[in-house]
Amino acid sequence: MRPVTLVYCIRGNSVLFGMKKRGFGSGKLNGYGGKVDSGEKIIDSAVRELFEEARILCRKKDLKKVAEIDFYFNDIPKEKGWNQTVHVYILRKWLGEVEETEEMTPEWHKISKIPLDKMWIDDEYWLPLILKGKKIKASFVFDQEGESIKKYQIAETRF
Ligand code: 8OG
Repeated sequence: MRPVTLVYCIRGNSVLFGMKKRGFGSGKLNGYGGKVDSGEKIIDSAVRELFEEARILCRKKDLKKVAEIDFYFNDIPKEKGWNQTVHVYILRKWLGEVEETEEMTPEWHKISKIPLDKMWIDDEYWLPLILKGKKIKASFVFDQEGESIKKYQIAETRF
């Protein structure tokens, strides 16, 4: 499983998303994050990706882990490396103001009105839970390239 990171920045009643402009998931609204480089710690990848994609700086201790989600793409050969574990964090304290970058256009949304229709299809199952303060472990199995969910499970956990 390839490790990747995902960070949701929260200020008051709003959460920051980025409209992804290129690569995997382009055209979708998402948190900020990406691949963990070889030899890099997962948490360091979260800090780095946040700076690269949003130009904001954060301290590792302010990244609160809220979810670990395994994604399996059963119809894609394993060697292609699509199967991945997403490590999800919530951040409430950072330095700087979010900026548009080559990868992401920032959008703030009210937590009570999240545009789930612009996100990955699995997000509706778990994103509202973590924004309500739950900590979860989950797994999703997709058909084809992620167009439909074949099966999934979600359990509350501690980190
Ligand atoms: O480096 P790259 O741009 O490929 O990273 C992909 C980003 O997308 C990374 O932050 C993890 C995130 N991501 C997935 N799958 C899903 C998903 O199903 N839902 C959400 N919300 N994010 C996902 O890779």
